Amino acid sequence: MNNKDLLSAVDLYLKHGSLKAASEASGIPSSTIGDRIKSAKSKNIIPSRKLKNLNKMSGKSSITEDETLVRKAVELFRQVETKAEVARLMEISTDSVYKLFEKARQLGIYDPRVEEIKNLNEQIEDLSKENNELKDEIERASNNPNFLLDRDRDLLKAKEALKLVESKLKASEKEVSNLHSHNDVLTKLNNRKRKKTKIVGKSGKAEAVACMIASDWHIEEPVDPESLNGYNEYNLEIAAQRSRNFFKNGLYLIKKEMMNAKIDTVLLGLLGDFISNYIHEELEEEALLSPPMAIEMAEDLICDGIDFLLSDGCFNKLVIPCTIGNHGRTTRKMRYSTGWQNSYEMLMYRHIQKLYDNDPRVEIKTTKGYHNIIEVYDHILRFHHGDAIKYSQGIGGITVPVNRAIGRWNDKEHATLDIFGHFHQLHFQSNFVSNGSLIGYNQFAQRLGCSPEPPRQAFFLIDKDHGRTVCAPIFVED
Ligand SMILES: [Mn+2]
Repeated sequence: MNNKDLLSAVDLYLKHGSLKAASEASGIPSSTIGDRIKSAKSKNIIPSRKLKNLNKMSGKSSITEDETLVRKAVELFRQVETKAEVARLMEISTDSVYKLFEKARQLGIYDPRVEEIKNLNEQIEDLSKENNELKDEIERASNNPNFLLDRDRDLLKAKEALKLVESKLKASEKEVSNLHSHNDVLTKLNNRKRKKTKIVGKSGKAEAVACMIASDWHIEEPVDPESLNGYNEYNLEIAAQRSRNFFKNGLYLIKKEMMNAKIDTVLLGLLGDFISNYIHEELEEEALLSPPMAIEMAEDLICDGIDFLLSDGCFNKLVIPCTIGNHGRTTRKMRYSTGWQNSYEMLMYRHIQKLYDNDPRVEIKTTKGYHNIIEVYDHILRFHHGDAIKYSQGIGGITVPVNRAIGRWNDKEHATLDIFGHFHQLHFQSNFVSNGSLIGYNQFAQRLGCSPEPPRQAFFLIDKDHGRTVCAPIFVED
């Protein structure tokens, strides 16, 4: 292809204004003309004047990109009758004016219904003109009754038509005014400057004591998975593993809280029923260890945990309130005033106390009574096993019997929080914490009518200013 052919394609296009027209006039396919123009451009052989025109033609649509022109067209159209007049005033083509209005409609600054109103106005004008003509005719033909009758009928029709048009106009005007006010609101909202208020982050750490509650381990009592639809399984090995998980996951939670609060003291509640003992025939038959052997194993697990907390925890003081459970008794029936003298668990607590006697970080607090009361900051914590709460068939869960018991105890001495086990159900309420169990769901929990819950123990913080704040389960399963 020589340069002459390429330049003649440019001429054709400039002469006819579009690829289609150029193709029709020359018989050359429009795509060929387009390609030739492109290669002429790339070869830089087009004289500069022609190139200018060429660019002007291909850039035709860019008029709509100038928003001032769009707004000017809309503004002018308010003052004149037709878009053709707008084109004349702006000295651009009518086509361009239509493009500007299309853009204005997209920008939401022009509503096509304005035109409808203009049309309606024109119609009204026409009708009034017609009306006047009719009036003239009526006057001229006032001597012909038939003619008058016909005219009356036409007049009536015209009046009705006029009425209809007027009501349409009114409705349209109303709508336009509504749209204008909506538009005003949107514009105001759009232009509003955001009011900023800077939030300043909290400075300084809170202070708290972290509490881990251990109870209801029942380590030598097996749970046969087949008897509970596979929901749970428990034996000596699983008991040991769960007890290790209790300390491991409990310390994990403590360390997490240390990010936000200064924690110097950890409170490890040992709230009883670490062993199941021979208190029923059924337990005696199934026990995996005799009571003295079971209490030895429980002691080893607890001491392993205390050692771990002391070596891996970054705190200074470990306070251990202890209470005996109903299972650890050495007597056939539960004894209340002398319970502490007849409990394998009390034996264990006292032995643990001796083992850590020389460690100033450990403070083991046993009690001869049912409650073991510990003061933390200004908060009075009342620890006990939970078996003094009469469950009475458990209608409505443990909340009602627990609150009844707490009310009774508070009459004598008020406590901020009661912490107990025995029910194998983890609950955090404003005035009490009921601990879950390590053994997990078993026949006992089933008999109490509890819904199955995973084996877990309680973790919570006693904040210096706010009392109990963070509460979390310590999960113990692998
Ligand atoms: Mn119990």
